[in-house]
Amino acid sequence: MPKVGIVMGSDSDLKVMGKAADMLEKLGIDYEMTIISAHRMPDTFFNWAKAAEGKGIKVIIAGAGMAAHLPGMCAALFPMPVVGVPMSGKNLEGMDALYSIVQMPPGIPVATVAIDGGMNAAILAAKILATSDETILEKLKDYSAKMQATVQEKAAKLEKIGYKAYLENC
Ligand code: RP5
Repeated sequence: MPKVGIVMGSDSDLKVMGKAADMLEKLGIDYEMTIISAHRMPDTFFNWAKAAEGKGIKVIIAGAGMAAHLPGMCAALFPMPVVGVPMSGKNLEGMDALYSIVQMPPGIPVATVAIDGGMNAAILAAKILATSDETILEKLKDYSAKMQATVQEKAAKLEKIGYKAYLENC
C-alpha cells in the first residue's frame, strides 16, 4: 500500500521528482508516482486527489512549474499533508512556481520546499510519517548519522592535506 503519492504536472518535472522517489526508496517507504496536470486534465486530477486517502496515502508530494496550481489543489482536496516542489522551469527560473505554491490562502497550507527540491520533499514526507512509524524514524536517524559522518570525513581530509590539494583531488 503506498504511503506517499508523488504527482507532477508534466514529464518535464520527472528529473526533479525522481529524486523524491529515489529518497523514498532509500528510506524503504512505499509510494505511487504519476503525471497529472491540474490544468490540462482537471477531472482526472480531481478523481486522483479525492481517491488518495482511500488508497492509504498519508502524504502527497506534488511538483509543478509555471502557474503551479497542482500542489495547492491537492491541499484543497486531500485532508493530510501536501509537500510542494516548485520547478525551475523555463522562463522565470522557478520564482513563478515558488510564489504560486508557497502563497496559499489561510486554511489550505502547502509545505513548500526549495525550487527543484525533490529530495528534501521526500525527507520531509518521511519525517511526517516518522511521527507515527518507528521504522521510518530509525531510518531517518541512520540517514542523518551517515550524512554527519560524510561531512566529518571531508573536514578531516581538508585539515590533513590542505585546501589546494583538496581542490585538485575533487
Ligand atoms: C506545469 O507546466 C508542469 O508542472 C511543468 O513544470 C510546466 C511545463 O509543462 P510542459 O509544457 O513541459 O509539459 O504544469
